[in-house]
Amino acid sequence: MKNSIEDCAIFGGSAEFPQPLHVGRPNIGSRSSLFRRINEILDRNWLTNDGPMDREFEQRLRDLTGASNCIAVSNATLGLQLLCHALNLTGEIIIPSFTFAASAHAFLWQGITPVFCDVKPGTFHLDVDQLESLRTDRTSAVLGVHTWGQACDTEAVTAFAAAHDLRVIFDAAHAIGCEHEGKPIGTFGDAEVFSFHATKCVNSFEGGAITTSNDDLAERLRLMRNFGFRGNDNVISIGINAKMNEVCAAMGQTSLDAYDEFVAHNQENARAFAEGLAPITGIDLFEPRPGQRHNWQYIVSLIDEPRFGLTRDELVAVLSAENVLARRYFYPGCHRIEPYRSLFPNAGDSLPNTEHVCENVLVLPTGTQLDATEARRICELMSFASAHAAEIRSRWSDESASAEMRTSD
Ligand code: T4K
Repeated sequence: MKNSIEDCAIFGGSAEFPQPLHVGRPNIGSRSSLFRRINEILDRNWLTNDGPMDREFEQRLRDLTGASNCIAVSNATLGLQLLCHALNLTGEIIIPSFTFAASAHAFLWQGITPVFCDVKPGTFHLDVDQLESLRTDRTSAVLGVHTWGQACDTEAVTAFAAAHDLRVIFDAAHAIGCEHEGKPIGTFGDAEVFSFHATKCVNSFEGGAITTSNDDLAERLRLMRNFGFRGNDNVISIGINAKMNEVCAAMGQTSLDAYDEFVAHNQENARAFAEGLAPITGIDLFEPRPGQRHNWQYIVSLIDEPRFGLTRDELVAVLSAENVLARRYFYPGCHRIEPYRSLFPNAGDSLPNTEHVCENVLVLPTGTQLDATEARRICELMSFASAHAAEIRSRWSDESASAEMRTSD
């Protein structure tokens, strides 16, 4: 606990936590189950290519998501790219700019231009009221992102797409096990794509899955995931190698075994953060819609500088010195990373809400690496930083003034 700003690690005090607390520290699950599965794989001598571990993982994902088809892939980015081909996308796709680089890169890499849509004020999701103004005769699809595991406005996106004969993909990278209006995510749009990257609630080291209720689409995706092979020596379509190998599927299953435990742990942390942050003015904590199943994978807040006293970036610096490695996801927004900032230099003018969110969002560590007591200590640090914001800033400005003096001496 800090008593004065002299105790802050950024001013030479000792760090609150001896080891760094990361956003995205993997949930490991049972090592013995993982090793047992890996031994089975080795005993079977079947390491990849639609193996039994992969098939079982797909079946369990179908059960969890309620999707009639599930195609495991080597990562979500390749999952999105397979969909470009399997859905015959061309021209442009409307996507939110407030998302991870992969959501945009996956399409541009395939020659499909992402057209950035702003987020709706007060949400982290595509503003469906802007879709019509972004549609051109080159638009072939819309990508909604279920940011932080919260579904975007699937109904409005789907209705808009249907009215204009566009395809709909949902990037569900964050949303494994989450629900929307009582329906599991995995059942919306033409297809949804999950990520099982190491940092995700369910991880397969690297991995992803596409779910769809369209059997023909599923069949095309299966072919394309494996170079277009239908049986030996028979390539019937273009394809790539996007298969999930057996060890990744083993890790994915081990992670699924512990899914309820991970979610319960995340939820306990989320409660501790909600209680600890509630008394601090200037922190607006993202809360999933009540009554829906959620994985609580991310603790997300918006820092309102005038009320909090420090900017989000100043707070990140204070926390980071204390070994709390909070992240600025998805700073600076896709439209401000290359190649998009060169391609669309003025995109920010029409994305004011995205820019606001990118400047103020703060994602805190959670997951099984962290317990509720540590979560409370993080809240105390944030409370301290807010209460001493003026002193912290004045100390920084004194330090930079004396550094300037030393340089000019
Ligand atoms: N769509 C959306 C909306 C996404 O958020 C993502 C991925 C995708 C699509 C694409 O999914 P994949 O193709 O990856 O399946 C991380 C993840 O790498 C990325 O998968 C994820 N989103 C994104 C939100 O977070 P970075 O750039 O923050 O990664 P990195 O390496 O900085 O790791 C984050 C933190 O996790 C680090 O502070 C340390 C910790 N960490 C990481 C790894 C890999 C560990 O403690 N152990 C580990 O093994 O993107």
